[in-house]
Amino acid sequence: MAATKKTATKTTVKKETATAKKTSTDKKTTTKTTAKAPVKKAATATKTTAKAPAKGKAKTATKTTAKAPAKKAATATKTAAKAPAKSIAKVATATKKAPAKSAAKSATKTATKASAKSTTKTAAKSTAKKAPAKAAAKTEVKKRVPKAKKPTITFDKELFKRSVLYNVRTLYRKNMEEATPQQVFQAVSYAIKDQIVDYWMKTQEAYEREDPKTVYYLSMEFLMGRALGNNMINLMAYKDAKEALEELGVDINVIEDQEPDAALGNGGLGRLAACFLDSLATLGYSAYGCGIRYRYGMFKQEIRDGFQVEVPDNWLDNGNPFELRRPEYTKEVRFGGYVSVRTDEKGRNHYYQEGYQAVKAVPYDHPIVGYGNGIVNTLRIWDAEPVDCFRLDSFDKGDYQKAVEQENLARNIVEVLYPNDNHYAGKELRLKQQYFFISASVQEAVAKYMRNHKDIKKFYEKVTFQLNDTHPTVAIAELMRILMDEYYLTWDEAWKVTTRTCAYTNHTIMAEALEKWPIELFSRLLPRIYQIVEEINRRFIVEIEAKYPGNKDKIAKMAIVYDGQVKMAHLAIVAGYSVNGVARLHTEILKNQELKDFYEMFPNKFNNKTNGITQRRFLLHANPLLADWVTEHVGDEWITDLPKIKGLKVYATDKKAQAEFMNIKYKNKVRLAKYIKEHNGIDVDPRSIFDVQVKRLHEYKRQLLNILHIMYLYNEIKEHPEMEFFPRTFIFGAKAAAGYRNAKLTIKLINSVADVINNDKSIDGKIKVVFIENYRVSNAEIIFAAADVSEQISTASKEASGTGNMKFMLNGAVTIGTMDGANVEIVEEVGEDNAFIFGLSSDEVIRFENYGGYDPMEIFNNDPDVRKVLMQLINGTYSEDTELFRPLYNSLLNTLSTSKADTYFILKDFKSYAAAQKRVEEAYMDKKRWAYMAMMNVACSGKFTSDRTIKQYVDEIWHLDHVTL
Ligand code: NBG
Repeated sequence: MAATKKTATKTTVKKETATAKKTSTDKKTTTKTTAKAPVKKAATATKTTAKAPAKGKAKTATKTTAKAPAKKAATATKTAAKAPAKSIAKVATATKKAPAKSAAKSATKTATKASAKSTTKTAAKSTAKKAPAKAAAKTEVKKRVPKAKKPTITFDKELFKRSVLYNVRTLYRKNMEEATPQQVFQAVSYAIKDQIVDYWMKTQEAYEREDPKTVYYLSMEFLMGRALGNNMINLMAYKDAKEALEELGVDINVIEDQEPDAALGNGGLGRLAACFLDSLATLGYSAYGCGIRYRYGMFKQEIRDGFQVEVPDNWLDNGNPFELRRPEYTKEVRFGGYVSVRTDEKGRNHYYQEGYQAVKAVPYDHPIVGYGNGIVNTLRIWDAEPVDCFRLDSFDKGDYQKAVEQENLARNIVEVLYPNDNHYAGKELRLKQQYFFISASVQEAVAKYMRNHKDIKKFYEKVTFQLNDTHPTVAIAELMRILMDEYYLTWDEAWKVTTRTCAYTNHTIMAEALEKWPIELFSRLLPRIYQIVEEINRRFIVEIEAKYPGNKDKIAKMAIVYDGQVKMAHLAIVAGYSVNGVARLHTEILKNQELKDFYEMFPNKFNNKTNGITQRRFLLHANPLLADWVTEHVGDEWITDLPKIKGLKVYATDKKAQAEFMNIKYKNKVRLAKYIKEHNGIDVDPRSIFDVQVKRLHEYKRQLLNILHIMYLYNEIKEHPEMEFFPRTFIFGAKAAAGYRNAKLTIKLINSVADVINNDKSIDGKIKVVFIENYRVSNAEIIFAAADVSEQISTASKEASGTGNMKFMLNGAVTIGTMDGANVEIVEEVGEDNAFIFGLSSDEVIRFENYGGYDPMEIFNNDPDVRKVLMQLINGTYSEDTELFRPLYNSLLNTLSTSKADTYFILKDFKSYAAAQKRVEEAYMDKKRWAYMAMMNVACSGKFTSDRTIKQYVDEIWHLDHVTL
């Protein structure tokens, strides 16, 4: 419960506290409640204990025991029988892992009983041998850890165990010993879902009752990753579930590993959407994520002979235990045909789409569990099914050809996610996908609103649509269509509602990412929608002319429909009530460069919302060792109030704390080294610097700069074998869009360089290069936790924000980066001394772009180091085929065309990057200094929680109402 409070805005705190108390008294607080709160709070613990309905518990325990394997039974019984407050210690003692002695020791040593508990827990968890004693000792230093909150929600561990056993039996006719890990995963997930469903229903009841304003986050992409671990975390049930599974003889990590990532997104934009949903639920706001249930998500990447090979991601192969098909909310979506107009007796025109092809949109709901507050929101993703034949437009009834086409349309439309990041492909099917999920989502939003409200003209008071980039922009015209054609609003009335409902987030300034649809295609596929867009455009041009009489240039630059194209960003800006960028610098560039004309016309629409990430997934789940350590030092409030993590600052100079912190980092590096060995067959030394660049492969992100620098370092070591060099492991992870030649070639280059360097005995393993195959959310969690150095080296001005940069920071990696995107704000928070900044500024880049004056050939001619590295691209050093990497070589030098050479200023920034890397090495060799820097990064990461971002969206754009259960 306290969790809810923490996240609430200041004004509401008191009220919520009251509610919170009430709720938790009402509820049965069980063993697991206590277990969950990693807790310093003796008082709380005792209270909770008092409340635990002892009888009920005991009963449950007995039942479970009957089924549980004999040995574990003892533990189970003990656990259940004990008063909750003590149960942790008990489990720890009873299970072999936790060294009984250290647990006892720590218990006596620690100041409060409660923190003793958390220590014990840590011990039980994983670090075993030495950690507990040390941690306890350190506790004495000065720590006054704030009290932990009690959870609002309860997790019934015994019920969970029974449920798992039952599910394995009924789903697979097996017992635990016989079931495969995948089957156990399914059984466990259904058991967790069972517990979620109650809260899901309660949340819906609360929403019905309180009728809060709701945000529909409309997005082509939701890069959710795995659900099971996250759901357990947010139910505050992870540790209990882990114990329960142990008691059933199952390792929770093995089970979590069975789950395929829900990879319904490309990269940053889709992952941001996922973090936002987590924060919205955790903060207690009514929200739907609306998207597409792609049959195949982001492709799986295999590396064969160093090249990326794309393999279909059949993520639904084993079924998806967390989803819920909701056929009762099916909608029909119409494509093509023509529009006919009929005038009624009052002289009003009515528009009808006829001769169309229709497809059924069937929603699948996924629960989005808020952390510890019982709120469960919904991610609703739409599947396509053919319409029943009898629903064919009468004109076409019995038209066999048409029926088959509709069947195919349904099959194709949700078949696959387009694997382009920051790049627009202009495919017809893509526009179909967009309209498909938007039409269904908007229809449902209107229908839902009308179930409880009478006046459609007040729609915007209860509903807001956030357009995640321009992909969902047809929502504007679709809402206009529904309001006018189905609810008979006039244009002006409909416009008033629409422009108060829709808001737009811009995620990029990359020109090639801007969506422009050919009129021919757009009007053929969406005839009625096109009419509406044209009319919006006509009226907008009238406005432009009024403001800038005679200025044809403005019209050319700003019109929505121009030059045979429909410009989606323009439509979004004109109709949206808010336009936001995703980091301060990015928003400034939008205002002053890319969208300057629009900013001039609508200055009040523009605002910034610097991105954020959820610490629940990216620290609490991804890095349990560090998460527990943080909790020991500053309490657990950071889980829902990340700025509290700044309490760590005082430990950044503390010797003992530094040692513990670096020890945790080391263990996480061992974990990653093991992963790399298993997946890549490469041995890496966890004592080397782990220098990591993981993100989509894109020229502007400059993985090429990184690998060229590695080639340079290798040359240096070869030429000066005696020089001091701290061993470094360079780790890459990246998917390239399937049709992106230079990106794919860069992957091959990284692998070729890795082959040569990793196998060169003469350098004594000083450099290792690893390309981690199939980078995705689930392995990202392991990677971030293990990183020392975070590579954020995009060409300044090109990376709108970045969010990986924040995940690294939160996990104690130090940034080497340009002043781009959110790096600027990261450096502002952590201080320049605790980052390694290099390269051109965005102003300098923009100046070169606008006025010229940069010639990479000059650098090539004058810098022998750069020259040598570039020659190695084409002289057989890294490939027998000397032509293989020539396209990369050409992209950097003006061999083919003068204007295009080194578009991303790689050579220009090379020297300053190399110098920054030198500073990284020096800093790392000073152990104390590095520990300080890394810890300061964690301590200063508070701003970058998506909870803060969402609060800003709520306060400044959406104005949602806060709900508690
Ligand atoms: C990406 C940007 C990132 C940003 C994410 C989330 C697109 C189109 N843009 O810098 O490149 O962090 O969006 O805002 O995917």
